[in-house]
Amino acid sequence: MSHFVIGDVQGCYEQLNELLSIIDFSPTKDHIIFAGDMVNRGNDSLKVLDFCLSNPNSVSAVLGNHDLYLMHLIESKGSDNCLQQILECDQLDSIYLWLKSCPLMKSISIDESKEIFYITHAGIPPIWTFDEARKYSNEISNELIHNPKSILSNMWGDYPNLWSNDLKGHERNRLIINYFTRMRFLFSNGALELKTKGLNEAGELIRWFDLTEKNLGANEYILFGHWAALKGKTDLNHIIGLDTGCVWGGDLTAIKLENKKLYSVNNNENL
Ligand SMILES: [Mn+2]
Repeated sequence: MSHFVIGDVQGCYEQLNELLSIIDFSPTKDHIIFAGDMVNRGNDSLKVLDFCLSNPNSVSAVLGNHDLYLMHLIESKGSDNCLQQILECDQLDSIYLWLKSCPLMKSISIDESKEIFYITHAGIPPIWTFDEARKYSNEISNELIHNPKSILSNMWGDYPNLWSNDLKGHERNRLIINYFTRMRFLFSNGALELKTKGLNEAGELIRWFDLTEKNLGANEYILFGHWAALKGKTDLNHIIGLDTGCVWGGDLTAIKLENKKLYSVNNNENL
């Protein structure tokens, strides 16, 4: 049995299929975890979700910002050209149920090696321990199941941008969601800066993983997507970026947790 984590698919079903055949994915033996942003921008978001729902025992995922956007559209009965096929499909209820069952963070341990892999869409901020991060991820999952309309319609916005244990209600939920699904650069105190994407324009801002690295034990790893501009490069051995910009004409990347081998396929179509 092998565990694979796959970066941002964003509706690129053809490349996903190609990648699955390269890694020789077996739904009866292997497990795939998507690092979020399964949908939007690409052409075949519905097919990607169909694949997830058709393999309930071998496919799981963490939510990305685009997945949450889709959930908001479902809940608010909104529309979006790129996601319309999903919004109008017969299995929308089961898709929504499945999305609500996906957490913001998963952790997986591989028995023999005693290694622990934390998987989130954007990352884990340095101000949280991994136990705290799991607790906050659970808080959001609980809200998505019990109060979806309320949390999804109040998650928008960039503020508050600095964590405090005293935060409550929508401000707390919004910041947890932003750290897990939109984070790239931080101020040195751990506050989010959500406007900057490019590494050249960062100034005094710090890449989140340069601050979080110190929290990792020798057997711990973080796997994340979201930041296509990095092209997967963090320069760190234990924090591995998997968004290699497939939907922008780049690669779709998977990592096999048992040996940390990377696999990728190129999306030449969109060049
Ligand atoms: Mn994203």
